[in-house]
Amino acid sequence: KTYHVAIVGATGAVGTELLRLLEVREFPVASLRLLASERSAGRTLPFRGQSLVVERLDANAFENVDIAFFSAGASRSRDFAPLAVRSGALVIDNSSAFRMDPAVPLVVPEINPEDICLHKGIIANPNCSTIILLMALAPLRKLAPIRRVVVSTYQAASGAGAQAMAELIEQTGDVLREKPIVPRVFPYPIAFNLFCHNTKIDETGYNEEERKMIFESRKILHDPHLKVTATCVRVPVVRAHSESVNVEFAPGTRPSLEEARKALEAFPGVALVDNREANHFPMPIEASGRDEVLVGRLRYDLSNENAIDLFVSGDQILKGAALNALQIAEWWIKEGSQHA
Ligand code: 2RA
Repeated sequence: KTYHVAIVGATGAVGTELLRLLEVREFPVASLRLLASERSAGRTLPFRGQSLVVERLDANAFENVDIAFFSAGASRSRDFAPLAVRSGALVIDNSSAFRMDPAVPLVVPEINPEDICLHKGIIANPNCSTIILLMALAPLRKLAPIRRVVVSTYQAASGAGAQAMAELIEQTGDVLREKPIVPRVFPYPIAFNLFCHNTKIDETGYNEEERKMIFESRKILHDPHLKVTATCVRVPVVRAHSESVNVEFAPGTRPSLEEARKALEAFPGVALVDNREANHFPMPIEASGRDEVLVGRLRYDLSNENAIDLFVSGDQILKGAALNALQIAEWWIKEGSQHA
């Protein structure tokens, strides 16, 4: 069976990665429609040796579409995803628009694939920093119940889009050429600097990114009592997010480091990078371009007999967004559609 596919936000960093993955992973595409804003309409993008023309997104764009990937921001998803569903498409949405909607499954295929069958037309792709965190937690929670997670993120510029990646590179050159820095995409200089993730801070003092990590983790793991606290920071790295994680298990159940390493090594989509002799641990430069999330730096928390510390790096555009979304579609056509 082949599928009529649409990508909304086709010219963005995630959209272009999705296009590449559809080809590389040989997704059974019958036809492909690339949709974007007026500004990007008319551009062409390569697919299977052809040049596809990007069309303007409008209400009638989803006729005969079987699967529509959305990666064009929450407001576009809110406006157009219901129309796509009404046209009969399965929507896989990378925006935050529907993630916490109880009628919308929020899915990391290696973790909660069974939720995919519960969809009512829309399946939400989690926030990249949540996916990368949970790819490290999921193998460990098979060993023992996790009670609390403390996470600090080191988030790449790519999370703010292609222009943000370009700004990091441009500003870095400006600094080296002793030219003045003029922040445009980011609120502060990103070259040789780091700052609190630039999303709205609420009355609790947490920003939106941190709240996403807390509430999305609970929904994906089906664990409403999981305690999570997060500090999300933007750092001068191009496209891979890193996270320092402290995992606290139920009293007396902390697994051994050996058990933890074995579980991580066995988990699909995770690569263990944990070499103390060589001081070689997950780095964004090695995570970039890889499907796997790198996990390492495992050690017992010397301040808490129930906790383990670790470090994670994952490609924000791949497993953090485009790859996870495509894996949801791959799971759906292999397993889920029979349940339709
Ligand atoms: C970021 N997770 O990294 C957010 C959105 N992709 O900025």
